[in-house]
Amino acid sequence: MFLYFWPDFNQLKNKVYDIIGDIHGEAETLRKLLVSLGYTKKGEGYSHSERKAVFVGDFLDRGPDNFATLEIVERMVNAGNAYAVLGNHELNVISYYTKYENGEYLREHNAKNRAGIKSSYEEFKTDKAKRKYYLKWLRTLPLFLELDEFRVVHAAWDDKAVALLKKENPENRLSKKFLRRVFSERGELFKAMLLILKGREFKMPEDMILKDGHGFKRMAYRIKWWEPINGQTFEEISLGNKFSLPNYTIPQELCFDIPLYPFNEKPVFFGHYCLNDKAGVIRENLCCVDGCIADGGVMLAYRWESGKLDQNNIVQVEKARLETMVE
Ligand SMILES: [Mn+2]
Repeated sequence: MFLYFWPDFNQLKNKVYDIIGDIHGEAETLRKLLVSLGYTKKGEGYSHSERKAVFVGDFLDRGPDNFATLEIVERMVNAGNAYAVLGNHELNVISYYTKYENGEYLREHNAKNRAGIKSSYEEFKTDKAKRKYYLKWLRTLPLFLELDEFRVVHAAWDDKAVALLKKENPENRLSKKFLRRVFSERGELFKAMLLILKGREFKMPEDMILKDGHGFKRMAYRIKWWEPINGQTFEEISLGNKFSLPNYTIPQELCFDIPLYPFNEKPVFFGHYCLNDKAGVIRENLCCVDGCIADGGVMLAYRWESGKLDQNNIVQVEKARLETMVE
């Protein structure tokens, strides 16, 4: 008789994760981050003997290397070395290139929609076959992820929205069939999908004019999705906006119901909010890993170990290359 003290590596592999924030075409910075987390590049791409990466979406747009980013993430996911959920930028790109049965595109091919996906669009033009391959692959990725110990979503976790998506889209991916349905209906299911991929916004009343950091008029702004807004100021509910907001209590008639994300629920990891140096653990079970790499910030990862969320588990890297000014 002898006892085994050898750790169960399979068990370990499923429990130790690095949750990686928004990438936005910054492939070189992603490589730098993976290396700093101890991942090494082998034939199948980046891997770690004891850890698994979890990507929170927004692989595309803004940065210079969309195909290269997709290649890194895809290889890791396909080799079982990573999980990945979709972000709103993937939704925009996928719906731009997906047609209804009548041949029309889900997302109209106009200047505004094209501008929104400019960097992907320009790169995708250069290799149509590659574009098709990656769009097909993106459509296999889930919209949200529930692991034993935590949840992952690009922008907002909302029990009702998740329950509706689970019921109506049990495959939990953007199949053409599902996309065509939600884009033509534009109903509750569409709203649920947008809520988890784009988060909640507060629409300003008509007589209140908001101006963002660029001086542009804003009709709505991003708000915290995890607590009710009653009794809070416009500023207090704001999340990741680069402009200031009225610092007085929101009038009751403008309030709407946002359910509290319970303090005793599993932690939620998300990206999307471009929090720069404010990214990381924002409440005991909420962690935003978007350090705003595309807009002067950093790329982040949270090194998950079981137990309490801890800001010391955040790893961040600066942008790997200087931006060239292209007008
Ligand atoms: Mn996003």
